[in-house]
Amino acid sequence: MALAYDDTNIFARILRGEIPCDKVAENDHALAFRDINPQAPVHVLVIPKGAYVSLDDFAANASDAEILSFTRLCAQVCTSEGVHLAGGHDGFRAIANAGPHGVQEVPHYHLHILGGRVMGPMLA
Ligand code: IU
Repeated sequence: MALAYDDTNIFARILRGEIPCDKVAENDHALAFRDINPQAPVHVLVIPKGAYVSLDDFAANASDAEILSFTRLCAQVCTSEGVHLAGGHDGFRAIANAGPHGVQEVPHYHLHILGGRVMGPMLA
């Protein structure tokens, strides 16, 4: 069952053009923009344009075209941001927080792509 989606969240407002973002890339079904509070030299958020709350909602309910577009946009971001080169650091981390205990702040599915530094151990 689809999770209840609140279209007043900040990323929905960005998608509607009500709030600006620092856009990195876009395709038919997904948008990538820089995190406003970057935790690494590369910190990009990739979001679907559809109304999905979290990774599990997106994975279960998005169309194949939406999932393919989202995944391809992730690849485009990794290439354009040079995550296998950024700052001499080869590698990146992709994180999707979900729900209150996953410490998800914005209830519109987003994948954090972080790179350009050596990552620490995964957080508990
Ligand atoms: P989370 O996975 O929901 O916890 O992360 C939300 C992210 O959205 C967090 O890293 C914020 O810095 C980021 N963000 C943003 O880029 N622009 C905004 O206007 C707001 C949050 I509010």
